Amino acid sequence: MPFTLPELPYDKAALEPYISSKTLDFHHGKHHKAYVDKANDLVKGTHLENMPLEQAVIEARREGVSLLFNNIGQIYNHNMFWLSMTPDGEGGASPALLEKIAEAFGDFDSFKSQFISMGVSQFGSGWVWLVSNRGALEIVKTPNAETPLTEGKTPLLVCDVWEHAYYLDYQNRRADFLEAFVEKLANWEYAMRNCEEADRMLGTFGSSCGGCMCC
Ligand code: MN3
Repeated sequence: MPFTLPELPYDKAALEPYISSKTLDFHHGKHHKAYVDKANDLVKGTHLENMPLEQAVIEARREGVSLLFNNIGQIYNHNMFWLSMTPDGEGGASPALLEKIAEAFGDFDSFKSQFISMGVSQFGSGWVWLVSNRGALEIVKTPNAETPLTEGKTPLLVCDVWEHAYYLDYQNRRADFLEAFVEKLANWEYAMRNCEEADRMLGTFGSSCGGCMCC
């Protein structure tokens, strides 16, 4: 099968009490798995069949918003979401990342409130992202299965704001879920690695390309 469901990078109970094992059980084992199964079904016999995931996301989106794009996009988004969290998130961001965050948003508290309000203001289902836009950090939101990857921006960290991500644990309190994500769960080391990789690509390809594979 071209697309696979990755194992969670931690135990299902590891993010408690902020995300329950029951939520992860459904979210990873049912929702994410369903996107993988559906995408594998739809991609059969198409020219996307053997493409690496990121390239397939970009190519499927270039061809329009289709059922295939929605399912491939959701695989990519969820893969990244699991990696964007860690049971050790309370340690906070490293001084190097904090410096970049301060440069872009003023300070960490401003970043936090902007990230939360961006996630809260996403109408309906979607995602809130910390991205590198040609070296500059930005917070962006996307609806449904959309990803900043298709706009040449490099995702550093993402939070799923579909109701299935938080409803069992937070019901309608999306802001509380987002606050727990930023304060307790976010994997800042992962964000920093992605940031360094984005800077490296920028250094290699220059400011006309963020290394997004779309050109
Ligand atoms: Mn989800």
